[in-house]
Amino acid sequence: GLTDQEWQKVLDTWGKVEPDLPAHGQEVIIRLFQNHPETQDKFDKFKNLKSVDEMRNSEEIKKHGTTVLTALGKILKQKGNHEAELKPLAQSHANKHKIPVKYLEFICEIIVGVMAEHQAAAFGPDSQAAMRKALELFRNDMASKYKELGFQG
Ligand code: HE6
Repeated sequence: GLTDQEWQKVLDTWGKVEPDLPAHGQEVIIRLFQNHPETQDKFDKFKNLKSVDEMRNSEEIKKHGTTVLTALGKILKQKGNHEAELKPLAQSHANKHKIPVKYLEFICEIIVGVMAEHQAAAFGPDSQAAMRKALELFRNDMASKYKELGFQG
């Protein structure tokens, strides 16, 4: 787990992201699709978007990015006691969307990258390390739930 100090850093930085969640979310989703096109294929509603320009102009992408980061923020705020939040997310992403753990790794890495660029001042090395640990915990717990559900993500 993370120490109280590490959670403090995670939530302090997240507090800087929150006022601008749609911009961060949009950037995360676009970068996910650009760097890992196989992730875009999982979305019926986004499959048709070809260029970065089209993605930037899509309100739906911005909306989805906001949805994803809002859900992640709720999980982070549980400081590891996130069973109630994680369970439905693992169920939908395993059974319905069929999202491998690998894709969760992709998005976590991109989230750290986008935060480092947008929040450079608030996101020093210690905060980055703490955020990586928090996201690793999230992924590991998602992976355990996937296993329970019999999804070989
Ligand atoms: Fe997804 N997602 N997601 N997801 N998602 C979500 C929260 C998805 C995610 C990683 C989602 C995904 C494909 C997520 C999704 C729908 C992820 C919420 C709250 C919802 C929703 O309620 O609509 C992470 C880290 C979090 C917190 C891929 C690929 C990755 C990497 C859909 C195809 C799909 C959908 O609705 O179709």
